[in-house]
Amino acid sequence: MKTVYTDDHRLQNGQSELIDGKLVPCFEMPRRADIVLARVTESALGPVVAPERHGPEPVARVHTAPFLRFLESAWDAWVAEHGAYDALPLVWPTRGFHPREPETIDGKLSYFSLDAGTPITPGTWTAARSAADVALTGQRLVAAGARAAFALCRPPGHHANTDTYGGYCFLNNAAIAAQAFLDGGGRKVAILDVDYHHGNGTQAIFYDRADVLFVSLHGHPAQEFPYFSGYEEETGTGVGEGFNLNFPMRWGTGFELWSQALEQSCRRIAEYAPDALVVSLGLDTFEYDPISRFKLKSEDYLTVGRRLAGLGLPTLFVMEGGYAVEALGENTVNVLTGFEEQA
Ligand code: Q9C
Ligand code: ZN
Repeated sequence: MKTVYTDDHRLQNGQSELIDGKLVPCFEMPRRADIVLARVTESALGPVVAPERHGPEPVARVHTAPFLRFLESAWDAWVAEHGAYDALPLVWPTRGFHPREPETIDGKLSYFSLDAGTPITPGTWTAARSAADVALTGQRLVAAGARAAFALCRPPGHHANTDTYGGYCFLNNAAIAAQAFLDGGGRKVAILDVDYHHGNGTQAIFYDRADVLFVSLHGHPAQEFPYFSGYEEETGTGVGEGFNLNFPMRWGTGFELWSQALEQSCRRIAEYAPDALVVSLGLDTFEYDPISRFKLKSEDYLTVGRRLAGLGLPTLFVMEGGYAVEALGENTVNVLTGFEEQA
């Protein structure tokens, strides 16, 4: 399969994030994508291609105009107010507040974000738009008949909702690609999210729709970020009822339990019979991931790829999380080669 990649991801190069009460160097760093690209290049996976520019329309199918205006202008507004260092929010509209978009940049950061782990930097907007183009280029390859494609997106996307960013995500690359499948004539798309964290943004974007089935395997929200999304009882709403499926799992989960949830996920996806599958491919389920608590091993990812291939669906892999950087290339490519070797 082809890998879609651009160096533009390096423009998202945050200094620090607030995690566990400390300001520490960002886990979501350029080296992540560099290492995945290096491993793809060494492997027999296939060629690396540059993204095409798709313009603002497919992004605006998922995100609101005020949110996109904010993301595009946030860095300049922040620099004018504070100076040229990374922008982080510190206050959120919680219970009892009146959530109207403020006029000042600090207020806007608070209004449009969900955490203090996601710095806005000089290159954030360009990097995020390029990541969406990477996903859309992969989508085009699959829509044009490729069995699969790998969109090596960075920054990741699955925590971004129509009008919120956070969890290292700005634009929801997987959701933008799924919507593009539908806008290109697809009738039904399934999204399988195997990142360690619940894909709250993707779930919310499609929660009231039956033309996108969202299935997620993730750390239990009673224990894990993003805490307020990802319970089993979140099954969709309105015509979307029954088209959202969550498998929350507790800290310490290993491949035995995780792969049972994967099997159930695959059965539901097969029953749905979509025109295409989008895989939100996070590798932070790995046993040595520094911010996560599942116990998957490198060789398990080959098995994951083989099981996904068994669905026999046109498949777009979209890179999400994974922070055990030195192993990230091997783990990612294991999923993709496992998929490829299963004819
Ligand atoms: N104590 C992705 O994997 N911080 N985002 C977690 C844990 C946010 C992860 C704090 C983690 C976001 C795409
Ligand atoms: Zn994650």
